[in-house]
Amino acid sequence: MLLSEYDKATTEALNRELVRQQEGLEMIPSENFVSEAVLTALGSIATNKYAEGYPSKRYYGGCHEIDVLEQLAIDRAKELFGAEHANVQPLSGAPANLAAYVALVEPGETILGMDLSHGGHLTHGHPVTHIAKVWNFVRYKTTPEGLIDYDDIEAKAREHKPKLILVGYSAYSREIDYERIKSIADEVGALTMADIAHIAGLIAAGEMNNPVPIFDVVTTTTHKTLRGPRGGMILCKKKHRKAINKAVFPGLQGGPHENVIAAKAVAFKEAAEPEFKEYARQIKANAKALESVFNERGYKLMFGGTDNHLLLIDVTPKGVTGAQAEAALDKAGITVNKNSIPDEPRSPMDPSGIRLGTPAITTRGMKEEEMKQIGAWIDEAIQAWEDDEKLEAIRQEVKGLTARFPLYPELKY
Ligand code: DSN
Repeated sequence: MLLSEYDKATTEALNRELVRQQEGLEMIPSENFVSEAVLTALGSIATNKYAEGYPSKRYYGGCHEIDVLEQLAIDRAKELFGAEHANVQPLSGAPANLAAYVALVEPGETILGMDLSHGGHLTHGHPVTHIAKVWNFVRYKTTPEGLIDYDDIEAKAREHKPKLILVGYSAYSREIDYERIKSIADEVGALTMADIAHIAGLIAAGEMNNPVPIFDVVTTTTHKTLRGPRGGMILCKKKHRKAINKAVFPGLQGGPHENVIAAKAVAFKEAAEPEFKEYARQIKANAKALESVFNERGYKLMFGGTDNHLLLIDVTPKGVTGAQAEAALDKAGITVNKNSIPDEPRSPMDPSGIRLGTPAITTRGMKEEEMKQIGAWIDEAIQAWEDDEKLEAIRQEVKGLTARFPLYPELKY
């Protein structure tokens, strides 16, 4: 029976969400719109199959075609990033990071990672996480000018002798010098790990430095700039293959989600196409265009601007908090997220900043010209954060713009 005939409540919610995605400007930098080919694989019958184990070494019968699908994803991932080994089973970024720690670091040993408010991630050892109870996390920060403080990393590495040095961030907008990190790690005998979740698509397209040939282990999600299904992946040197595979299964996970893995295979094929290279170039060009608008309009950009797909902006000098700006932009049909800024003086639920990015609106085909208009609307909505009439007027203009860049035009649940 068709979904729409069987479950009205679910169908209606899906259709309302579809309209929200179609009519709004999706500017959360970790979100994107997958292709219809990826959606098809994701919604496929591969979801029906248990396949604990790895291709040709399964604990279940009937895995022949599932092996084909998973091997396609593995081979394509290796090719895309120049990796010696790929594990495509992690359910998302957090489980991928956890598996990497389990594989490489004994409980109680030290991991050196970036402070959350300076652009790091919860799973990089924030005290609220369970992993912070298992491993000893030491945190480095950015310089007062906002760039990664390599001298601080070096000093902390010499002092704490970490087993693992971790880079790769979820709110940091600048390039990373992986060679420098590797030489610090070599000096103190540490392993190296990069979490490239945000920038994997830019790296795959050759638009940002690639840590995969240099580092021991690289983790990522597959659904951000890489534009695949919601999921995770670990790339590593051959010497870590066994430890990584064992940590993912049976260490932490059970049956892999093979429909998601099939969709990863499709997304990796797409990311190897010349069109994807152009897409990644445009993501960066669009972020730069927004950077200019916000500079012209007197905003305080963290890290001095952007080299990638995202911008972190302190909105408090404009007389609003991050939460107020996020809520106002929501009313204007522009989705961003409130975000802490380096050494955040406010609370995480109502921080000083907003984080926004260009991957999803670039997928819709928008370019620098549209960025100028969007940057202006963001500024106007922030200035008018208490004026619902003005915010509604912007929302109508946003609707007009998004109608010119159709999203899933044939889709209806
Ligand atoms: N939740 C992701 C983000 O928005 O950056 C990171 O896990």
